[in-house]
This record gives sequence, structure tokens and C-alpha cells, in this order.
Amino acid sequence: MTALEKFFPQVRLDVDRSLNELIPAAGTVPSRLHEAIRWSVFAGGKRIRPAILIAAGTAFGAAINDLSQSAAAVEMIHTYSLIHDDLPAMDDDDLRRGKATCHRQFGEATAILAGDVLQTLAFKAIADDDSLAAGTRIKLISLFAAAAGTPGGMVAGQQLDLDAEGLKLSIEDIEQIHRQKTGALISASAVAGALIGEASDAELEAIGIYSSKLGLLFQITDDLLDITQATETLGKTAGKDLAVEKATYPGHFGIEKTREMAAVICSETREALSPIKRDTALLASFADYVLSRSR
Ligand code: GRG
Repeated sequence: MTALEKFFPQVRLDVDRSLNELIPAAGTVPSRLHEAIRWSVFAGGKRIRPAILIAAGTAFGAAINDLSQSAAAVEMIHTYSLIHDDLPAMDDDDLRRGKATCHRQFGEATAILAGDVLQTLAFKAIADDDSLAAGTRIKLISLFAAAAGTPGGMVAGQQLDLDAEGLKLSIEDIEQIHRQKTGALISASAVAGALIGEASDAELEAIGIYSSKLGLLFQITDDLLDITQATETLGKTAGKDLAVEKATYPGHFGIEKTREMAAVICSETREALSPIKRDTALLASFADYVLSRSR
């Protein structure tokens, strides 16, 4: 078993414990809202963003107790984005994480509210995390707000992606969408872990470069999976990108060339860790893991 294979189940335990504490019980009034939130959060996501946050934090010597709430917070932001992305007004999807999407199960209005409140719960989790100094909490809130929002973050990236449907984009424009829509939150996860671990400015810069390459790699391999894998394996509808003419690397370069480019970005991601004189083996293995998903 690799170090990463041992690490993932431990992360799931820690993060799911925090999520369970932070999210009101299913029976809490209004129960439909809390059932909907729990339906989506505990539907079996891979917990990649929390894992990256915890791996980065651990590399810089942070204790798991100082990382768990921020790790849960990023998973809540991510899950909110998936719930809203699946809505009829966006991707109009029936399946997510192998289950009915939130709006299919609970109705569109409740799904919108479930996404809204997951975002506010995420920021509350960081603000209330008394294992962290007040200044660290403010830095984390600012970091995640920028990554999730606009102008350089996820929501702005989603708008760029919607605007691009059916258009032939340059590779620079495709990359920009990827960096914002998917990369920004992945990158913020790694930087958050490093911040909690009190990394130096130079180390934070290196982690920023590493994680922004990792985020790009993640979206490229996700696009490859959308083409090459079946719906049952993905737990979400396969082949959607092609159907709605989404701006993707495989759409621009074809599958084989995209695979080659992904391998190059994977090496660059690993190399970006070289200025950091800490144990970064786990962070390096994330790049291999992300690449291997598309093989
Ligand atoms: C609607 C505000 C808003 C933002 C949408 C996240 C996102 C932005 C769109 C999701 C569409 C999508 C499938 C993007 C590809 C990359 C991605 C975010 C995949 C899902 O992440 P995983 O694979 O999912 O980590 P799990 O379910 O394992 O957590």
C-alpha cells in the first residue's frame, strides 16, 4: 500500500467527523434543508481538496487538529459548487457522486438553499476555529473567498465556462477557465494548509506554483475521464462536455496529445516542490495520483 493509499482513508475519517459536527443534524428544523445538505456532502466524494490541505499542512508541521476544520470548510465550498453546477439552469444533471443530484432528490429551491448555506457554514467553520490564531483565520477566509468567488475564482470561472459553450477558444482561454473553475479551490487548499503550518513566504510561493499546476492537471484529467469513462464508473453523467461543446483540452488537442501534455504538467507539478526543504513526498504523490486517474 502506498503512503497516499494509507493517507486517504485517514483524511476521510477526520474530515467526515468534522463535517458531521459542523453541519446541523438531519432532523434539525428545517429538516428538508439539512437532509439535502447531508445527502450531497456524505454522498461519497473523494475528499481530494481536504486531502491536499492536510498533506500541505502536515508537510509544514501543522497538527491535524489545526487542519480539520479548514479541510471540512473547503469540502463544503466544493460540495456547494457541485450542487449548484448540477442545477437545471447550469449543467442540468441527474447524477452526482453515484446518487441522484440534490435538486432531483429535494427539488430545485431546496438545492439552491443547500448550496447557499454550505458556503456560509464553510466560512463560519473557519471563523469559529479556535485552534487557530485570529490572524490566521482572517487570512484563510480571504484566501477561500477569493478562490471561490470573483474575479479570479471559481464562480467567475464558471461564468467564463458558460459563456464559452459552443465557441472555439484559444488554449490560453481554455487554460484560464480551468485555472479558475477548478484550479483556484485546489490551489487554495494547498496554500491554506501551508499557511496553517506557518510556511515562509518563499515556501508559500512554491506551494502556490505547485498547487496551481496540480489544479490544472486535475481539470485536464477530469476532461479525459469525461470522454473515456462510463457514467457508472464516474458516478456522474459521462460525455457531457462533448454534448454541450465545452472548452476542454481533449476537445482542443485530441485524447493522445492531451495525455502527453498531462504527463508533462505532472512532472512540472512535482518539480515545483523542489525549493521546499521539507518532506514533500506525499504532495508529490498527489500529482502522480491525479495523472493516474485518467489512465
Ligand atoms: C456553480 C459556483 C459554481 C461553480 C461550479 C466545481 C464547478 C464550478 C463545476 C463542477 C463541474 C465539473 C465537473 C468540473 C470538473 C472538475 C471538478 C470540480 C470535478 C469534481 O470534483 P471531484 O472529482 O468530485 O473532486 P468529488 O465528487 O470526488 O468531490
